[in-house]
Amino acid sequence: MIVDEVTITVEGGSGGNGCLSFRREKFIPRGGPDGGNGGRGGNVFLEARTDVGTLVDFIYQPIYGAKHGVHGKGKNMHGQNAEDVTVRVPVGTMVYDENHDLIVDMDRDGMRFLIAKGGRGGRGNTTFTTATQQAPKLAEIGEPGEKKILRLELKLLADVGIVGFPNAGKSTLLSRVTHATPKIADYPFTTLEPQLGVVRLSEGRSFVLADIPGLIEGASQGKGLGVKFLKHLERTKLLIHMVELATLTTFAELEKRIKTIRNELKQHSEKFLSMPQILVLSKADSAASPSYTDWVKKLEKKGTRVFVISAVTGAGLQGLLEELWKDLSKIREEEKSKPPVVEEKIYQAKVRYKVEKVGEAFYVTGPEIKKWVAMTNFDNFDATERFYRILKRMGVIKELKKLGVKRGDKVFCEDLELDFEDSLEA
Ligand SMILES: Nc1nc2c(ncn2[C@@H]2O[C@H](COP(=O)(O)OP(=O)(O)OP(=O)(O)O)[C@@H](O)[C@H]2O)c(=O)[nH]1
Ligand SMILES: [Mg+2]
Repeated sequence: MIVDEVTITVEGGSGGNGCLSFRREKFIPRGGPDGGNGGRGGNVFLEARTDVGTLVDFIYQPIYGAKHGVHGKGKNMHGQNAEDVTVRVPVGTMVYDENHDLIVDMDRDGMRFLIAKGGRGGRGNTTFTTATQQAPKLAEIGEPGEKKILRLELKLLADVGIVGFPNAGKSTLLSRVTHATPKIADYPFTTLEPQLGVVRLSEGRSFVLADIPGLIEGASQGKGLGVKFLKHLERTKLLIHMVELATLTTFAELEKRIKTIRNELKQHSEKFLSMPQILVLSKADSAASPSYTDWVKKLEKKGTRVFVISAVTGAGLQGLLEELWKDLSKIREEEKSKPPVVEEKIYQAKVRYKVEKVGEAFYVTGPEIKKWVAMTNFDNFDATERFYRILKRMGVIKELKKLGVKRGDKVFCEDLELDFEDSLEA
């Protein structure tokens, strides 16, 4: 099984800062607090979609950030919330964090997952007003958005399979239209194992192409190599049936080759009968007979879709890929008829915080601690005091005391260094 892998970064927007402001009006000497709250930063969601075929677009755009919330202003004006960002991934994408722990398996169409939370807006000073504190001189900084580096993995299932006799040019086509590097040679049975590659037409338009070892007459009875791999192609959505022009001199011979392969497919599985097929005549640059243009017309009259290509000159390749894409989009559209299950899961840290003593210093760590450090303006005495109160409410002060903290000891709260103050933890 071939696996497609990419690394991407997702970052929620930070919350806007809360505002510290007091009303200033003519003839009112000491107005009350009027600092508004900051807006919420945008979240980043992952969304699984069947119409996203591969992870290839992420190579071109690996970073997804939501916008920051707007800062609060005076006159109690709250900052606006930022919009959420949705990152669409193929159904079946496995999402891992930096330690390669699985975060989520995006296994259902329409499934939504909150992967990076936007930060909460900081509260303006108005909200800190209490019966005893009528003129609060503190405001919060907006909470930073969550940032994650993700590894996305997708087991590649082929959308389009290429079948044909050995030496038809199947691997050459794969190598021309994808980054795959299959072995190519002018003798039969060069390819011994199926090869996969990702075709990318443009942003949002990509699919997986599979090349299997050549088939021969009697393949369905076990002759040659290809039969072992026909199973791979049963799950594809359409087939390219390739016949090479370099050794074809008559229309009768062409018809015979087409029939032989079709027959082997049918013998192997009825599924192939209902699968859309495109006949591709390859090696047009070295066609043995110039009459092949007439053959195309004859085949088309019988209702066969035919494309003539040359992997050497590149002729006909773009048209073929566009045709494949058209078929695939139609098939995916039909598959989407079932309404998607939309669900949201919130990914939360399990431990609130950790308190440790290393040497003479104390360390307090954890996502919530990080958040409060980021949201506090430590140049402001009232805000610093509030930070201590929060630590107390969370039980951090108690834990620190258990470990023997005294006034003046160094306490590191994530990347903030504090000299422990008894007087502040009131
Ligand atoms: N002139 C010409 N030669 C081609 C073209 N495409 C493939 N060939 C040659 O045909 C030979 C067979 O090509 P492959 O791509 O290995 O054929 P295959 O169908 O994968 O063969 P198996 O793996 O054996 O089934 C190689 O020598 C290629 O260089 C083409 O468009 N024009
Ligand atoms: Mg090959």
